[in-house]
Amino acid sequence: MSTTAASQLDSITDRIKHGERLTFDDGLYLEREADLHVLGRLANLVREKKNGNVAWYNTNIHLNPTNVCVYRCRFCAFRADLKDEKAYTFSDEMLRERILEGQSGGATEIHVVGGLHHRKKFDWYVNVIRTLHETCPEIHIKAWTPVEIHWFSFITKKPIEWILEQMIDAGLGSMPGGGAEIFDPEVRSQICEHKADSSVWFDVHRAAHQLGLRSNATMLYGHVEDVSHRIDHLLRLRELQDETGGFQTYIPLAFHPENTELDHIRKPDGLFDLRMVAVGRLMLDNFDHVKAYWIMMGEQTAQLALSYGADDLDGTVVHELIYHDAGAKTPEGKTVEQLHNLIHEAGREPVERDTLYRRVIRDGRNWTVAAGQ
Ligand code: V47
Ligand code: SF4
Repeated sequence: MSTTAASQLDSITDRIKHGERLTFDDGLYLEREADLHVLGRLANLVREKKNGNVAWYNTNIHLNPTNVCVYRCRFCAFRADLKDEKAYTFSDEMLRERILEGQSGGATEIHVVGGLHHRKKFDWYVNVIRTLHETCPEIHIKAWTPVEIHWFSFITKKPIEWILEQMIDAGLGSMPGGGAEIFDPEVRSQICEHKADSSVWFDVHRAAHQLGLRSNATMLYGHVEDVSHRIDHLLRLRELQDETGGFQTYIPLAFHPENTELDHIRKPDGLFDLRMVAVGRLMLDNFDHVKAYWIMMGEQTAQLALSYGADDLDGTVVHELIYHDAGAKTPEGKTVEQLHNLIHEAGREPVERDTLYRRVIRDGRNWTVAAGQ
């Protein structure tokens, strides 16, 4: 290592230990030059300062109400045209069955995202949330990305705030982090040309936070972007978090190329995944949590990630489709016991949370959140 590189690492280490903020250039350095294990140790310092030895998980279920989508993101293996053999759309009965399945498995959360079906009116999407909420009001509904909210605003000609208010009235509890991809416009034009741009993504999260909803943030890495796009992405997230404080967790998402238009690109390996977790943890000093989404990362890398900056594994995730359509080899769900084992093996303490990171006290399928949270 050159003297300049060593002094840059010393300076970064010093600032991390004093809780000081890292710059764009620090981010570039950490991604390009820092030894992965040194990077992991630094990220682990921050992770343990914020979350101790705890590794959070939740009991959740996924629902993608339709895969029919007007857009054609080049990284997406999930979408379908209306007439495709694999096209599907849930009926009300299927929605009820899915959330009742979650209830019987003790789920505290349902995660709902899908395609943008051009034949469905806004009322149909509101009805998805209302039907789920009325069937199992105790289950938190985390639903829709800014891409969907923007589409609803487009088809109704109503402002984003109005759309969010209708959804909250129907039972929406928070928003997931999807649709972020990479914020840089040049990259977006190559991978998801027509869908909501970065300013829309931020406007929707800002509006959601102002209405009292919490939300998550993601970054899709390992496709056509480069390191400067990734650091820029993280700094833009950090800026909105400074303004609103409404983000709960950051989730780096590795591109899975199978069955996509970008299938010539190699899937990021475990070392890349760990680097993304660690750099995210270090740059996003104002985020409480970093999630190692085991479905996407694989169980073993996710276990390691718990010592490279991550403090959350997501959840039992029954019925995942987006990653499995794109070639993920992980199971489509896990039992709580399996998640506990993964976390214990990684030397961490498993703690069940609800969507809002309140500790869950559980007795089989019955649960409540700990008092005072
Ligand atoms: O926005 C789509 C990504 C996202 C592929 O907030 C792909 O708790 C890799 O956002 N390879 C949806 N990624 C998933 C998502 C998410 C997942 C888990 C938890 C939370 C949360 C949010 O998945 C999309 C896109 O960025 N995606 N296709 C693919 N082939
Ligand atoms: Fe449609 Fe979402 Fe797939 Fe893009 S990522 S094509 S918006 S389902």
